[in-house]
Amino acid sequence: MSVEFTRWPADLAARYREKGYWQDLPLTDILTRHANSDAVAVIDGEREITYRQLNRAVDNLASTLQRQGLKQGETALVQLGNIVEFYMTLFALLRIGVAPVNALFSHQRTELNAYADQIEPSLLIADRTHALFADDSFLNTFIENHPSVRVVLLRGGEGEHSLDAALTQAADNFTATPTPADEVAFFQLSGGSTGTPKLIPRTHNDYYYSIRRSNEICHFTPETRFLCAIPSAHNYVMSSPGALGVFLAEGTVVLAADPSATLCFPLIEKHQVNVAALVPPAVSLWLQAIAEWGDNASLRSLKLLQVGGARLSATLAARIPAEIGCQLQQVFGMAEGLVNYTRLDDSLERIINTQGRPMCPDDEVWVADENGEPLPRGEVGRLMTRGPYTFRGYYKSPQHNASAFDANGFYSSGDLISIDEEGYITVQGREKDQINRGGEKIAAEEIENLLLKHESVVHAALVSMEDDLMGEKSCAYLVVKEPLRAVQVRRFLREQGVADFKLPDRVECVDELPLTHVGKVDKKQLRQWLASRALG
Ligand code: AMP
Ligand code: DBH
Repeated sequence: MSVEFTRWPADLAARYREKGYWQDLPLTDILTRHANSDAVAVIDGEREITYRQLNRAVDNLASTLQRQGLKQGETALVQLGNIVEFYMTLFALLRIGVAPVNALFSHQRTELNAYADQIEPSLLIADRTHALFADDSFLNTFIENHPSVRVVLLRGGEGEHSLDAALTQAADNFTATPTPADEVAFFQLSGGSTGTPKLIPRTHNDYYYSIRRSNEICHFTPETRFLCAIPSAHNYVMSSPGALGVFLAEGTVVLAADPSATLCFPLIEKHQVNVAALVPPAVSLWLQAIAEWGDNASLRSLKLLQVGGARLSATLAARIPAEIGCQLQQVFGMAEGLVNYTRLDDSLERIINTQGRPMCPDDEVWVADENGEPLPRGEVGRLMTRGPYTFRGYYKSPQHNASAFDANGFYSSGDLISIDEEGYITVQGREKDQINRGGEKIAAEEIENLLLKHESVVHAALVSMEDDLMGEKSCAYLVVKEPLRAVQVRRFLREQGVADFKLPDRVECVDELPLTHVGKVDKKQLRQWLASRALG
């Protein structure tokens, strides 16, 4: 049994193998190659875990799960935060061929149910410190609604449901059974633009290449000490090169629960961190903290700051070398695959003003007009891409795939870009119906559907509004039967069980929503209303 997914056509698969991108190794090789290393792999609070210990914990968990009957081709829903158990769990599942969806820790009922509805998991792994799992009420309903779930493990759980016990129980007679390298290893999450969150099947071959190539570009080595302050499940800090890149290089990952300066600056100093990955709003907060504290002395060990997930303004970018005192790298990537980096030896001008260029010579990237025709170099249009680590279809979403891909299998990311003579990309805007709230993506339709469940709401439209710190925030335009205040709207959505970052920052009740000439809600008009109000 294997997880179904859209494969690359045979000719491309052959080319990717021939060129050495696909090496037919399981992702677990990233760790097992260092199974006898006493170097520190992860620093998580007071805990320092070596590669040897990490590997042992992975085997222990894999063996327990195997004994409980989990097997190759099944799936799991996992929700763990920035703790070492996240990596132990990921590798244990890869080792027995069970493909996880790694939900973000900020996800709530709605997201977890949506993922479980799609993958029908055999296994749930979650954390008692998450409000949803503090007692058994949600858990019981979840299991009732998802009869596929046979095994539940909880961090901080008791008896047979204890993840902690499963990680320490010695493995016996364990044989690894990873899925074949050209099959699905796990699912990545899409920021999405549709009503239900979409899942991205990632194979061992494509993901391993993405990590290996990222390491080459970012020069990760055993000396790399990487601060992971973005949710560990996010594609950016998993693979660009992220924690998995660090593991491949035998370096050290330092975990932080959030990117705040008060938490991160002492961690950087204490553990001599030399690389960190941030989203643009966190950069602003770091710069503010440096200004307030009067110096950047605690950041002296930092050599490279990666910034990605959302557009970084040239103004903010230029302040990084000057005020943080380290090199900047822009990272423009997507959980669907394609990753672009500015190179470490690029000119400062290029690093400040572009979002980099594709990492692989066989990344095919071009710019399309509204009819799907190629535009001349330098012009702004839709990003179209395919390549050895860019997926070929969302999981079980034939309808959406029909519009997200063209006839030749090029994925349309919904970004508006231009490409210069040297192949460097500048992100110019976005066409997809999504709000990018400081790197956290909100699919407008998902929230609109939830808003429409409110008895007073007749029409709903969620749009982005400019924000100095976050880049974008969200505003809900509502046509209502009874007046609604913003707090009531947010409380209602929270009761629907949705992640906090998706709650509208602002709510406007209006008599009607403006429509385009084809009768769709005119979101451009709504964004203009917001902009003119901000000015006035
Ligand atoms: P996701 O599909 O959720 O993985 O989000 C990927 C999207 O994030 C991209 O399609 C872009 O819209 C956005 N993004 C990521 N990195 C950058 C960046 N450096 N600059 C601008 N937008 C970015
Ligand atoms: O935003 C993203 O999804 C992202 C950003 C930078 C990403 O997936 C990545 C690098 O790999």
